Amino acid sequence: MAVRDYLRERFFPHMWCPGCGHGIVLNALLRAVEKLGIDKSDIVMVSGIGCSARISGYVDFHTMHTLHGRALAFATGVKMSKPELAVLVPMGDGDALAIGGNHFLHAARRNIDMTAIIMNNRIYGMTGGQFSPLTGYGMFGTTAPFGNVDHDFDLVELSKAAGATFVARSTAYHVKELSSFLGKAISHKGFSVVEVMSQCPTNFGRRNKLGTAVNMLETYKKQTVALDSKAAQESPEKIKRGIFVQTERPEYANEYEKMIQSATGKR
Ligand SMILES: Cc1ncc(C[n+]2csc(CCOP(=O)(O)OP(=O)(O)O)c2C)c(N)n1
Ligand code: SF4
Repeated sequence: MAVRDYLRERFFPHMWCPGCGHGIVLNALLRAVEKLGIDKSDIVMVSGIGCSARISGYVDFHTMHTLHGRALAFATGVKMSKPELAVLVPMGDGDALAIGGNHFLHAARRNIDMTAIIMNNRIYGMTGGQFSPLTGYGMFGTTAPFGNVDHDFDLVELSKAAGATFVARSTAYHVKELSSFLGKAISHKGFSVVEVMSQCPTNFGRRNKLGTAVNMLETYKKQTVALDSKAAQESPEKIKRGIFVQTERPEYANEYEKMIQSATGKR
């Protein structure tokens, strides 16, 4: 199967702005799926609302484009009824962590087998640039015209604390690394989180004077370091990329099925 076989070309051209990082994430994801050789009818992509969530329109898997912040709730229903399918959930930082924050914590705690791909552009892109839980102190948005007074989460630490059994971070600049992390996340049995730093030149870059999309990608190159690298030791203040957690714990849909079997067996 070639990468383009996983695309719904009839929906192109896509709706993203020139230079948006989300198309790079789509590309990296499809390459990961192609490498794993998964049949497209064995994958369900469930998304909420946002520029990131729009990815579900372009892939030729089974797809559900649902409500803002509720993708993981719908995805949980899908996984519980069809545990044999691979469930992918692309979300924005607003979708996953503001309106959908509670669903995110509990999906991670339950260790339900799905892959949460969180495109962190530090802003609500689709609705014009309101600040999100990942915007960061002092940054600007339409709802923070004098500088944001909210502090941001560290998504990796949050995912670890909530119980995710696979946690990784990469960027739209590091495409090969990103594709490899996505492949590992999809193969992992349990709740996987991949944070992707993905530029929004239109609503975050412009308002924060970060330059063009290319400048923003260069910043990802300069401001991040691979976990456990010499560069990470020399510059501990830089943002780490890598696989932070990869562990085994009983998976929710599996455990639920076992419980049903033991209960019906007893009867
Ligand atoms: C219940 C509800 N509240 C608000 C909205 C409006 N809305 C649509 S997308 C969005 C935020 C998008 O930001 P994010 O999830 O970070 O994704 P991005 O567009 O930046 O990729 C909001 C607030 C909505 N569609 N539904
Ligand atoms: S508004 Fe931002 S996130 Fe949305 S498509 Fe444009 S660049 Fe991408």
